[in-house]
Amino acid sequence: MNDEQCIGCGVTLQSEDKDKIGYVPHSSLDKEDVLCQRCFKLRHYNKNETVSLDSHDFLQMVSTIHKTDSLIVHVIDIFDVDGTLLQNLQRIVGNNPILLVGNKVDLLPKSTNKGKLKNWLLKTAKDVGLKIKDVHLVSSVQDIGINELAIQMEQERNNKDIYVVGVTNVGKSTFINQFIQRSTGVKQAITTSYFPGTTLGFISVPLDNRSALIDTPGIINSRQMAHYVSKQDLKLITPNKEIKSRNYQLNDEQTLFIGGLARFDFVKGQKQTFVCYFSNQLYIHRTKLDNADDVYERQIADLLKPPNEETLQQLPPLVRTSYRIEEPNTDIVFPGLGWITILQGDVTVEVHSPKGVTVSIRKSFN
Ligand SMILES: Nc1nc2c(ncn2[C@@H]2O[C@H](COP(=O)(O)OP(=O)(O)OP(=O)(O)O)[C@@H](O)[C@H]2O)c(=O)[nH]1
Ligand SMILES: [Mg+2]
Repeated sequence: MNDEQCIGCGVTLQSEDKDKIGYVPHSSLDKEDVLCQRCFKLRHYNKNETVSLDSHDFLQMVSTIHKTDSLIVHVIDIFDVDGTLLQNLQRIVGNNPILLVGNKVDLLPKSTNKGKLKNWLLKTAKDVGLKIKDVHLVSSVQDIGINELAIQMEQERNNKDIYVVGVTNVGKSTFINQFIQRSTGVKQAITTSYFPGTTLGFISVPLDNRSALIDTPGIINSRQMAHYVSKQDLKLITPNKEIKSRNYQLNDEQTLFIGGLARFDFVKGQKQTFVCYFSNQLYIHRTKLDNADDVYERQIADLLKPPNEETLQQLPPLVRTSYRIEEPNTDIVFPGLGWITILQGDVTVEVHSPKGVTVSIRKSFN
């Protein structure tokens, strides 16, 4: 038995079974800085070997943090707050102080009012019972906001360890790589990828002789859209650059399909503009409300794509919710996909989203 860990994902290395996680050829085991076979393939061939994620194991592993005396950096995906803000974080990390970090801010449209967004995040986190010290908006790929955050992390940690905690795929490892690159110049030290479940164990990066910055495996949240779509579709729904808003002038009794993954029915109200914020590659289809059921039946996974056939096998059925929206500037949020801003208000809408990935409403940040 050997308890060496992969430097890319933190998994315990083994050389007994090629098909199990942590595999390396026996000859590599004694070397320093060993990468497991899965990390090697991800880095060199961008090939992802799916790991069957055991949400319970990961949660248990990360929950050991509640016994530590440390600073917590809770990274969320600013594009999918519903799917990535951990409502039970306090149970996982105990009474340790928390800095909330909204990552991937590079994806937001330029028009976003960052001050409003920060206040809303703080309030949302407090409403679910989290004791947050401060909120930061950053981009780990574009190095935005990292400096300021680094200064506060240093102040708050009082020489203690820092644990970077969050749901899968929010960019925890990319975030830590920024810090490693700053202090050592080494790029991409930890393995990162498009797919959930990249990091499999704790990875310690020394801050000084006594303390470390620690990457952790992502916690699995069943409200995260990423768990219901194929790899190909995940690429389509995940924005890879700043989102360009798309405006639709709709009369009542018109429908917008977001691919075939969600649907927005303008049931009642005056003709007005609806502003859509989704990945630029994601197809939006407009049709009459009367025809919408029929179009869905005939065109799902065809014109209305994503879902592709593979996603269709695993996607929960769409469920419908009705909203009466009085206020102008209200967002209807489709977790993991994006949102639609209702500029004028005074409308009745019906939205359809995969069961379990529940739609939410918020004041817009423009
Ligand atoms: N646009 C954008 N993408 C980012 C940012 N940070 C990370 N990503 C991307 O998000 C994906 C997931 O990044 P990871 O760093 O592997 O995420 P993680 O939280 O460590 O994921 P797990 O290890 O599975 O829990 C990758 O495709 C990253 O390139 C960011 O600031 N902006
Ligand atoms: Mg990771």
